[in-house]
Amino acid sequence: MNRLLIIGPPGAGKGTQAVRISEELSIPAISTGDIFRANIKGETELGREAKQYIDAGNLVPDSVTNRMVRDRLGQEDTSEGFLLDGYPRNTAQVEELDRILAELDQRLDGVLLLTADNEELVQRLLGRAVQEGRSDDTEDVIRHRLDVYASETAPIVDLYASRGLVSEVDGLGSIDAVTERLLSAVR
Ligand code: B4P
Repeated sequence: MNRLLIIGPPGAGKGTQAVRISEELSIPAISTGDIFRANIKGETELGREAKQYIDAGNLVPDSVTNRMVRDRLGQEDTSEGFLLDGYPRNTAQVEELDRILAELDQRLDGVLLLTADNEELVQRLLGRAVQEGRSDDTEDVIRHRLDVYASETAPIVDLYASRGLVSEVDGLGSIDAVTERLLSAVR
């Protein structure tokens, strides 16, 4: 069974790789960042709630994010597995995911930790800013997102490691090379 998480700092390649891995494994990739951005674009209530936090590089409040993930994981296409990209991002979200999966009578099979050094991450995201113009890809906001990752998200890696779930994968090198490493880790 493939019930997987992909965790890593901003710019590590989570979104890029989640799409590729999910296609290879025939499971849905669920990106909380993408769901928020689609809602911001569509000017929905959820988008309005999330926008100010995303633009500042802060985490969207757990009450909003947890509800959204609960709804998404309850859908039928996740029954054979899923790859969650960008969730959980703090210990409260880990606890909520534990509750959601227990209610669905499911459990996690693995956590993919994608790594890269901070300067590479900043350069990648500044490169994306030129191509895509995402509102949170300015240098100040990128550095703040890296701090938020270090203080809020990095501790959950230890938590999952203590459960024996984490496979660490080097995110440097070509996109194809990273995909191959991730697929080897899953298999
Ligand atoms: P995300 O959408 O998750 O954004 P991200 O951390 O920057 O990662 P992303 O997946 O987009 O980038 P990737 O590394 O693939 O979150 C955005 C915001 O949403 C958060 O700051 C927060 O406000 C909010 N949010 C999301 N989830 C939340 C949660 N659970 N709780 C609360 N708030 C939440 O790629 C980056 C760039 O690197 C791309 O341009 C890509 O082309 C490039 N790249 C990838 N792999 C490469 C490689 N091997 N070599 C060179 N470049 C590469």
